[in-house]
Amino acid sequence: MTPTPTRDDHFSFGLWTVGWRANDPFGDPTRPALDPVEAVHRLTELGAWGVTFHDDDLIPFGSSAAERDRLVARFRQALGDTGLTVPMMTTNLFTHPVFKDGGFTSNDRSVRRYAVRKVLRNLDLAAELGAQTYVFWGGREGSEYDGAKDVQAALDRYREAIDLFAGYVVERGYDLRFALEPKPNEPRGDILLPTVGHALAFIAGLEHADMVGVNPEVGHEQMAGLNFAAGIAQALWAGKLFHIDLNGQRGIKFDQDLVFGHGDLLNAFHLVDLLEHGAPGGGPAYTGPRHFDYKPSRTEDIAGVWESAAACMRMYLVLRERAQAYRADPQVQEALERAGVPSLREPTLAAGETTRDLLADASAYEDFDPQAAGERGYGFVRLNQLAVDHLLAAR
Ligand code: GLT
Ligand code: MN
Ligand code: MN
Repeated sequence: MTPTPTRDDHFSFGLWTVGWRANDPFGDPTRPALDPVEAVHRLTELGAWGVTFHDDDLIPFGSSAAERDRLVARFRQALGDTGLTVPMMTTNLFTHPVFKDGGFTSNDRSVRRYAVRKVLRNLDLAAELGAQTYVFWGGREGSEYDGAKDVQAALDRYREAIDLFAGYVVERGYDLRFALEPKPNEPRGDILLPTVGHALAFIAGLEHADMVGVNPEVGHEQMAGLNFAAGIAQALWAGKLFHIDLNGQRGIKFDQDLVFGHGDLLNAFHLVDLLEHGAPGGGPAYTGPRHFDYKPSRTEDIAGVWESAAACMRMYLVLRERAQAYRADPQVQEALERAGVPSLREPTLAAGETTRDLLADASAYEDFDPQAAGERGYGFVRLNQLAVDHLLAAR
């Protein structure tokens, strides 16, 4: 079985992923720089559909206006030649020392104004390239020291910035939505909006909340010890899964950005099952880009970069195929029934039933036998073993 990615799979990659030169806090780069134009061609050959980038991935920080135009033009040429799309764009507000205390939430107001200007110019480029999603990953928005950041004021400034950008997009008539990407820590000791839940709560207080959703990354939630598939389910439930960053992470440690599925494989299986079959009725719960935000390991040469990019797509396709087999298995359906999973969709009160009716229903309380109900076996372990069997292609 060799699944081949096609454009219909909507796989996309950040330029910063395959283009990562593998410098880390302890070591120098192990790979040469990659020309974005070459990345576009190679990703197309591998079967990708989209490419995403930070301004600085394409246009080195500090480039002149003429250089910027030249670099954008040759990138557009590559897009035209290959048919690759740009579904998402974002801003680098973390590499240059000016952002060492953050962009929108820096304690230095002049830095905040500069950060906002850097984004505004990119929103124009994103719209020009036809992107539908603009991501905000606030890696430097945070602190190492509790006394060094007024978190309530920082959240005010964060909101001020996102409200301003949303107003700008509305005013310009751009067809762009925003996706906030949570991360608990790294590079800052503690980052603002550390998890999907924090981000969803923040979004609810925004002026244009309808335009703003989340871009959760597998490894980022797992760095906080959280269940990624469960977090995605809540984002879907809130109607806020605007984008997704797929990769792999092995437990609570530094951000590994492994190939998708090369971390918590069972959770990755349930994630793909959720995305592909999680809508009420069993259809896809998410139809947006399947975006890989991974880093080819430092040990890989350039051939290994392309192998790992292909591995991300292969993992998704294999898991999708496994999830389809799982859903189609009559024994799984039976186990789901026995576990009561489908019955959770049934409202606890009947249509039209009131609290008064419930109080009058002796079968719900006075005549109910909690002892007997407490003896029920749910069969969750059998269900899970069926999932593992399908994941291992042992069924
Ligand atoms: C950075 C980060 C990613 C974000 C990117 C978007 S940049 O590489 O580690 O998780 O998605 O800014
Ligand atoms: Mn990451
Ligand atoms: Mn990411």
